Amino acid sequence: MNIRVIEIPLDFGASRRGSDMGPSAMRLAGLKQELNNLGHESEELFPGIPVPSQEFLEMGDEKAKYLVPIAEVCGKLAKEVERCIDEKLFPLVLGGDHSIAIGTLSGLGSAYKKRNKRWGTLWVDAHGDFNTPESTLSGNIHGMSLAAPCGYGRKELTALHGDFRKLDPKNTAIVGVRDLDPKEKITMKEAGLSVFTMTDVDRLGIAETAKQIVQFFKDRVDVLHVSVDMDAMDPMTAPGVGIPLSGGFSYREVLFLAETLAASSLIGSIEIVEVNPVLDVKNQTARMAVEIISRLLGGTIY
Ligand SMILES: [Mn+2]
Repeated sequence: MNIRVIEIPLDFGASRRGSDMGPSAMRLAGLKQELNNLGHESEELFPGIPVPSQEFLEMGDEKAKYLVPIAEVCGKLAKEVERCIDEKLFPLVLGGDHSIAIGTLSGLGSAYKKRNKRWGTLWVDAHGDFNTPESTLSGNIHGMSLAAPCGYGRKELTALHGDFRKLDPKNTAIVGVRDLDPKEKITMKEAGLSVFTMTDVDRLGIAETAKQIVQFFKDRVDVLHVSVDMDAMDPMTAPGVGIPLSGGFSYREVLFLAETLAASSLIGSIEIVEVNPVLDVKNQTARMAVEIISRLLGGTIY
């Protein structure tokens, strides 16, 4: 496969800074070598998408912090992601915090719309990221990054890269979730997302959960985007994330899920976000992220 790696060092969609160093941490953890070992051709988008530093920006609206610069960066990312699909390259987007997904999903939405392709998203996350400026408790846009492409929230984000709904929430599933805000839940139910909570994973086991997720997408779409927030993992395994939350995926569970998804042959793009080296221990979260990417791209033990 021909992969284009797109790095987005943007961390001001979250309160805890540092995920802007995520891409270089994943590079240090041997991403390029891993892609080569799997037999993939990969190239880095160069020059990358410029991201301003938070210190030089105005926060603006407290209910949608840094809306203007986030929309600007995400608009450029959307263009690049769409260009990848046009050029038959596989986009591998490295964050940054999860707000960058607004760019990725907008680019994919536009690219697949013009091809009349049915597409869906698997959102691997401890949180729902389905807030709007009305429901948010923090005002951080990384908590709105799934809602916006599904058509909920501020126009600057929902109409980014084209005034239409980029992603059908009915073709969207969340897995790993264990913390939702009260009003966020209401919006999620209204939108009709499919949700596999950590309680579902406990009850079904990871094998059955993964099987049901693959079936969900096989029944609905031609191509699947996988967006992985590293906070889906348990902090014992992945401490270097913006919002660590106990009770997440174990090391084995997440790799099993990734391998099962890869075996479905549905995956058309990947995004990994919220690797935060400032909060990490000896780069283990970035190394975990590279392992997840590897399995999603077909890596197996034997
Ligand atoms: Mn997230």
